[in-house]
Amino acid sequence: MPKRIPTRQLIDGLLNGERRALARAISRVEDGAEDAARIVQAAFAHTGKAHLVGITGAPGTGKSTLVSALAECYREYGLTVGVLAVDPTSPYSGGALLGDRVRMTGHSGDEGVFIRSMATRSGGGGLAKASAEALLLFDAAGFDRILVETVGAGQAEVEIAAVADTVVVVEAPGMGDEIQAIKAGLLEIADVFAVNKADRKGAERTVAALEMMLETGGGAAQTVMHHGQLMEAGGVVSDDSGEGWSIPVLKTVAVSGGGVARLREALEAHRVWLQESGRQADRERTRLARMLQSLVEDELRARLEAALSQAQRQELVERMLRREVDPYCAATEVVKRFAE
Ligand SMILES: Nc1nc2c(ncn2[C@@H]2O[C@H](COP(=O)(O)OP(=O)(O)OP(=O)(O)O)[C@@H](O)[C@H]2O)c(=O)[nH]1
Ligand SMILES: [Mg+2]
Repeated sequence: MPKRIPTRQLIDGLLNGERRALARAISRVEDGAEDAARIVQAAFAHTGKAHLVGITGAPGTGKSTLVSALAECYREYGLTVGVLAVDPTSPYSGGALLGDRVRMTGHSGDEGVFIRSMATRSGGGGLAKASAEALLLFDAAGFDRILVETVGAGQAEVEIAAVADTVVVVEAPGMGDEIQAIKAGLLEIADVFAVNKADRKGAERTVAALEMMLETGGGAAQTVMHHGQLMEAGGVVSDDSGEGWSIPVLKTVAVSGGGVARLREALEAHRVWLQESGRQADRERTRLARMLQSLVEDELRARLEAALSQAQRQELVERMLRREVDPYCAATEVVKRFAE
């Protein structure tokens, strides 16, 4: 076991952009260490600068390969990149990363790229919370671009990517006639579509199918809707005003880097659009509102647990069993004790 770094020192290192401090801070958040909240709290004032890009799509569409190529592309512009792969089967965790195109584990000593994978073992809400916090830590550590990869299956995973500033949905041809993104309910959350594996047969058809879907489905209007009620409250910008974002469908060949420069351009264009249209703040509002909600729920759940012992709970159930108390009265009694 390496010596445990004191929290204060860890925070200083993190804010200095030290990779080791970042790695350890993320571990503490992931493990729910007792100083996890303190770390996130200290980091928070230094967040809100990075462009957060979610990359999602059906399993095996080439998300990790694309993330890798994209990171390399950003590096050519001198931008630093943090990568969070929310995926237990991620090749990032294997050490020898993604073949030889980009050796991100070392990135041959490139301080400008930092990759972290997060296991899904914490599951559901825990995973969403740990990911959201890890992303804040990346941001506080000063990364310019943060890429978060999640597999587009399962609500928790999809939502982690869906609350990014910019969402890339990755599609691949040759997985049957169906557009995978539709099946997975990803059509609504895309700001950009990448039809990856465009070196394969059927890519054109996939592009055409997606474009048709976007035309009939209302394109930018969906983007407005998908970020939830807070966006609507901020006023809906329609295509008519000329301010809308039209969702591009881009072909990429992640393994060779083909089309990745165009993808980067689209992401940068979306970033600019978010800022100029005021949407950047809307997306952040949605993220922060979710975070607040989950923290409040955690806190209340913990207090509820503490307010009533296991024995007291059992006793109530026994009384219900004897029909001495009905479920509603029992619930009221629990809440009353909790509120005392
Ligand atoms: N032909 C071709 N193969 C690709 C391309 N991009 C990725 N692949 C291959 O597709 C396979 C899956 O790639 P990954 O990047 O691991 O896909 P993923 O979407 O991250 O997979 P999961 O995280 O498991 O859902 C690998 O064997 C890649 O080499 C591409 O553009 N063309
Ligand atoms: Mg992957």
